[in-house]
Amino acid sequence: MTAHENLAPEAIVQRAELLRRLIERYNHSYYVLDSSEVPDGEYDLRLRELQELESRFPQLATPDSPTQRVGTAPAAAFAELRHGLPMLSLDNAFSEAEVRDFDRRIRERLAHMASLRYCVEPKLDGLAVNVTYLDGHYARAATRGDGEKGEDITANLKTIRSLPLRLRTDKPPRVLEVRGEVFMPIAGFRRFNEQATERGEKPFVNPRNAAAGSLRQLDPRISAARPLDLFAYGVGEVQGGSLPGRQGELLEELRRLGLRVCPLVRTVESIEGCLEYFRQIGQVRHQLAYQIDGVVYKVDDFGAQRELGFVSRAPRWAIAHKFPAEEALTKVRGVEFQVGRTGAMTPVARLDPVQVGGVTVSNATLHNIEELRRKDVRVGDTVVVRRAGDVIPEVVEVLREYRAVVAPPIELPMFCPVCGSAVERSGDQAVARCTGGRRCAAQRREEIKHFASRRALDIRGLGEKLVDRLVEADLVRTPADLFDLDLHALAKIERMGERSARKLLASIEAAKSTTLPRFLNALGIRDVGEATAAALAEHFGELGPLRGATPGEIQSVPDVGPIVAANVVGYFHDPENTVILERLLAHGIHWTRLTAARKHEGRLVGKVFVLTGALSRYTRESATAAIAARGAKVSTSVSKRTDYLVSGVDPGSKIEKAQALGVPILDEEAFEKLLAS
Ligand code: 5U1
Repeated sequence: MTAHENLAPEAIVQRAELLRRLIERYNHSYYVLDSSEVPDGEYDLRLRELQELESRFPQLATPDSPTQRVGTAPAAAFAELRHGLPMLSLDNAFSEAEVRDFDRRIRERLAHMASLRYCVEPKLDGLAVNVTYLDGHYARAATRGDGEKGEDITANLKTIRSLPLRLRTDKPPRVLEVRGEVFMPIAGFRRFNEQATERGEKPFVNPRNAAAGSLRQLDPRISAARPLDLFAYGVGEVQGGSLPGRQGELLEELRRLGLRVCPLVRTVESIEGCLEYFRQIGQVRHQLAYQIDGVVYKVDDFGAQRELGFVSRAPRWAIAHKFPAEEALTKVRGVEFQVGRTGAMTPVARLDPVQVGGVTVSNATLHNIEELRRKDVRVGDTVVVRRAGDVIPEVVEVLREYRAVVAPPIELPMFCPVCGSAVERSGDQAVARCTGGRRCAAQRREEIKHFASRRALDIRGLGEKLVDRLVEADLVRTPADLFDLDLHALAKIERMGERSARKLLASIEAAKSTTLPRFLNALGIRDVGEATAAALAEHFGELGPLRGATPGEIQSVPDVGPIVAANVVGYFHDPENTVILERLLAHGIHWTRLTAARKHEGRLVGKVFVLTGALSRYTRESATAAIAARGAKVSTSVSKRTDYLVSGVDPGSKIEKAQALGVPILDEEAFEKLLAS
C-alpha cells in the first residue's frame, strides 16, 4: 500500500500539484540559481513520489510536469515551426572604430535624445532558439532557421533542466516568445568528449558544435543525456500581457519569470562604457564556464529601438562586437618532437604562418603521440588551428577532404632528437619520454626556464632566450649553476653588455630570498605544480621534514595521491638532485620559516575562503595557492564558517548566500590587498 492509497481524489490532485510546484522550485534553485535548496535525497524522494502518482493516475501527468523532461520517442524528421515574430540577426563589429561608427549612426538618428544608454552582455557561442509559452506553459520551441521559420525542437529543448516548463507568475502573458541561446558549458563539453572517446566515438570539435549536434537529434532522449543550458536574451511575440520598456529591465523580468539570464548583463551610460565592458570581458572570457565569441550592445530603451528600426534583417539598435577569431585554417609543413623539462616528447606542428586570435601562429601543439595518432595529422594537411587566450596554439582537426597527396603517418622517434637517448613509453601512457635526464640539453634548458619562471624563483630578466644562450654556451647545466655566474662568465655570452650582466646578477641575488612554496615549485618535481607545492609547504612547514618524509606521510597531504608522493620521494632520494639541492642551499637560498609562532602571527592563518566567478589576475589554482601560502584554506561552499567570499566576474549564487549569512565579499582588488597585508 502506498502513502496515497487512502487519499480522496481531490487530495491526490492537490498533492500532485504541490509536488510539481515543489520540484519546479528545487529545479529553479539548482539549475537557474546554481544553489541547492534541499539535499539530493529529498529531491529524488519527491520526484519519485510524483512519478508514482502519475503512473497510477496518468491523467495527472500534465505536459509541463517536471517528470516529462526525460525525452520522448524519436521523430522521423523535424517539423517546421513558424515564429510569431521574425528572429533577427545581428550585425558584427570587429574593431573599436566599427563600434564607434555604430554609436555615431545611432546618435545622428536620435539627435533629440539627451542621453543614450546601452545594455551589454556576452555573446554566447551557441545556437539561437525561440521558446513559446502559452498562458505561462511551455508550448513549443524552434531553432532560428531562416528567421521566419525553424525546426521544431520542442521535445529536445524540454530536456534542458534550467528551462522552466511553467513561468513563475500567476499572471502570465497569453503568448510569450522567449529568445535565447542554447549552449554546452565547457566542463560538460569536456566530460562528454572524454566519455565519447572512451566509447570509441568521435568527439565534438568545440562546445558550439556539441550544442548544435545535441539539439538537432531526432531522438530527444539523446538531447536529454547532454549537458545543455540556455540563456534568455530577449523576447519575440508578446500578447495579453506587458513587459518593461527597457532591455535591462526586460532581462530582469525574464529572470523573475524563472528563465536563466547571463549574470554578466550590465547597463552602461555610453559607447565608452561598452568598450570598457568589451575589454573587461575579454580579460576573463577564458575563465567563464561557457564559450563566448564577443559581446552584444543594445540600445536599452525600447522606444528608441522602435525609432531606429532595421536594415533588412538586422536591427540598427544592436551590434555584436566580436573577439578576434580563435580558429583558422592553415597547412602543416612538418611535425617535430619537442623535449620538455621531464623529458616528455610533445609533437609540434610547424605551420604556414596564420593570424589566430590576433597574433601570428606558426607552431601548434599536438599534445602527445596519442593525440597525433587520433587526429592523424600528416605533412601537407590542411588543419584547423586554435589559439584561445594565453593557451598554446593547438591543432584541433585535420580537414581530410583537403588532403591531396597522402604523406606517410608521423611515427614516434626511437631516439631523442636532441640528445640521442632512447625514447620510452610505458604501457598505456599517452606520454613518451626521452630517458636522457640532465644529459639532454633540452631537459636542462627547460628545467632552468621553469626554475627562473615568474611563479617559481621569479628571476627577473632571465627570459627564455637568455636561458637558451646560457645552456648553449654550457655556462649553466643545473639551476644551482645560475648562482655561480659572475661577470667574467657572462662576458662569454655574445651581445651581453656589462650593464645587462650586472642587472642579471642582481636579479639572481634577489631571487635567493623566496618562499618555501615557490622553492618547491621551482625544483620541478614531476606533477608538483604551484598548488601541490603550496600544500606540501603548508603541511610540512619546512624542507627538512619533507625531504625525510615517507610516501605514506606525503599522501596525507590533501589532494596528494600515490603517484605524486612517489615522485616527491624519488626526487629527494636521487643523488644528483641531492647535490643540486645542497648547492642551492649553500648559495644562500632562504625563506622565512613557517614556525608555529609565525603561523599565529599571520592575519589569514586558519581563515576560510570561498572563491566564485573568474578573477582576471589569478587562475583558481593560483588563488588557492596564494591563500594556502598564508595558512588559510579554500572551501567550495559558503557557510557560517566562511570568513571571506572572493568574487570575480560571473559570480553565481554564492554571492547571495554570502550576503544572507553576512560573509564579507571581496572583489579582486580587495582580495589582493588582503593577501598583501
Ligand atoms: N546575447 C545576445 N545574443 N544575441 C543574438 N543577444 C542577442 N540578440 C540577438 C541575437 C541574434 O538579436 C537581437 C538583437 C534581436
